[in-house]
Amino acid sequence: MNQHCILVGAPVDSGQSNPGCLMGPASYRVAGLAATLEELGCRVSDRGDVTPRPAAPLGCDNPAVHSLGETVAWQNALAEAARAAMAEGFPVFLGGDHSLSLGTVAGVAAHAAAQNRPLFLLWLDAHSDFHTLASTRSGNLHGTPVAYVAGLGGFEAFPPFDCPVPAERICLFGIRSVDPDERAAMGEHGLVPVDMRELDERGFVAPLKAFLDRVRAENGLLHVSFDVDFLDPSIAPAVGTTVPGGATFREAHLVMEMLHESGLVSSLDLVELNPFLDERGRTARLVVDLTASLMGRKVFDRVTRSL
Ligand code: B3U
Ligand code: MN
Ligand code: MN
Repeated sequence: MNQHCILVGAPVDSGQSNPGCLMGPASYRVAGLAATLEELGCRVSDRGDVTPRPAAPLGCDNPAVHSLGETVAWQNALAEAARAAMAEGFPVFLGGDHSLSLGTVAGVAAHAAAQNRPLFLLWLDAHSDFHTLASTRSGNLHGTPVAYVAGLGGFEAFPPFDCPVPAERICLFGIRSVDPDERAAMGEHGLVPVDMRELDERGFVAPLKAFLDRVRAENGLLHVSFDVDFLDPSIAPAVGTTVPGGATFREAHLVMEMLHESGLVSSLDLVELNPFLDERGRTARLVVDLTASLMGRKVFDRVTRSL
């Protein structure tokens, strides 16, 4: 694999209330992400951490919402960084909490639109992240990026999202914690998640393969947004909002290997790692290993399956 991987640090901490995600990019670097990718034959450019412009305080009608100005400043800076990185290679955005995807997906979507290619989104997460600024009860903006990129209203504080991703191109995968307002909004919007119940019944392969087949059929770009809480907390403790019943070690590697074999992934977010909650770096190392599977590491040299 001779991809040019562009590492973009996004130490965003404003989208939730459990301080520590800002140490995520440093933790991935310490865990050896760059060297791991180079061993796989990738060319790696580490662009360091993005710095947002100083944030003006911003309010909105929902008093629960916090750190809005800061999150909008990150959104602007990351949208720009993402668009630039897409023009150069395969960006890996090192979070940072999931509000960073308000920016990264906006930048990736702008690139896809300029290329005249449809953008697909694979959201590996325990949560659906489908709140608007009006519906969020926690006020944590990491619960909003899917609604923003799907083009829902109620995001007036943010730059208008010019190229929303249609519901049928969004795959929420591994979901097991959805608030009532999110469920209603998803229903209205026609967004049907692949939740954990479905994965229990059908396994991981068939639903993922069906989605990848659609990306391929439409010659799409594919952005993967990997929230650490997609994983079961027993293997990935370094996350502020753990939800039991997540993907196992083997299921998560299988997903990543299938993504690699598809050859379709064009950008990646690694979000919600909170190194302050980690146990001797094990979650950071696991995410680095999963990224290695996504970029082509195989435990056994076996015949590549046709997906
Ligand atoms: N839906 C809840 C919980 C949550 C969303 N994303 C995370 N947690 N990580 C909320 O606060 O919006
Ligand atoms: Mn998330
Ligand atoms: Mn989550």
